Amino acid sequence: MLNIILFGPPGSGKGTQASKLKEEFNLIHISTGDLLRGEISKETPLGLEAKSLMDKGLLVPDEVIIGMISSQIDAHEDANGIICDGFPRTTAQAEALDKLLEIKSTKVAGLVELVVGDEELTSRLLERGKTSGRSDDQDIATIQRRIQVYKNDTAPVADHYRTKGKYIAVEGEGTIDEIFDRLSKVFQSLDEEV
Ligand code: B4P
Repeated sequence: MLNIILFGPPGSGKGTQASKLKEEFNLIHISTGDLLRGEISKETPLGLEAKSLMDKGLLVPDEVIIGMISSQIDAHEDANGIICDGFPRTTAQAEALDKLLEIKSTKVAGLVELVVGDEELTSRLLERGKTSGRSDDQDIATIQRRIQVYKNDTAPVADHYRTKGKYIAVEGEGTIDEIFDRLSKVFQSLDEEV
């Protein structure tokens, strides 16, 4: 299986690029953000808990996310591979993902980070906030908190995979098509290695 973590700060283009890459490489796209927003729109207890945290720009607890990822991996046993979008976001989630994949006799092929500056992130998210209806995209203080949470809690996930020789950085500024071309080359070479 070709399992790739598409990594980067909020607004770096993970969701945008994962939607294109899954078609090109015939992969399953699992986005924890989309799964959580699905729970919110159904007004489940999990969704209500998640909403209060997401609206503040904070992370949802690891146990909730690990449970969601586990059932998604089980539901896609026959897939060619998975694009992990929005997770792991903490080292605990990374360790849990590694174990879940090991049980399926597979592993993470690489962590690919989209590198984008803070100013560009903020302007993309504020722009999306005009039309997305997402409250976490509408307030500059919440956006800045999300970027800070990324630096404090999520950036160490890159080190977890760097020590395993699985970290790849990709320039995440430019047009969506330019970035897609860069990512496609990386996905192609990871595909040749597995
Ligand atoms: P996510 O849904 O993962 O949200 P995100 O990081 O904001 O999205 P993404 O980075 O994919 O957006 P994209 O760049 O595609 O998380 C939301 C919240 O859910 C988190 O804050 C947290 O509370 C919670 N959560 C999710 N997963 C969790 C986990 N594992 N653990 C704990 N909590 C979790 O798009 C951004 C915008 O930029 C779009 O409008 C897009 O059109 C635009 N854009 C993209 N590429 C562009 C380009 N090249 N040029 C210009 N604009 C571009």
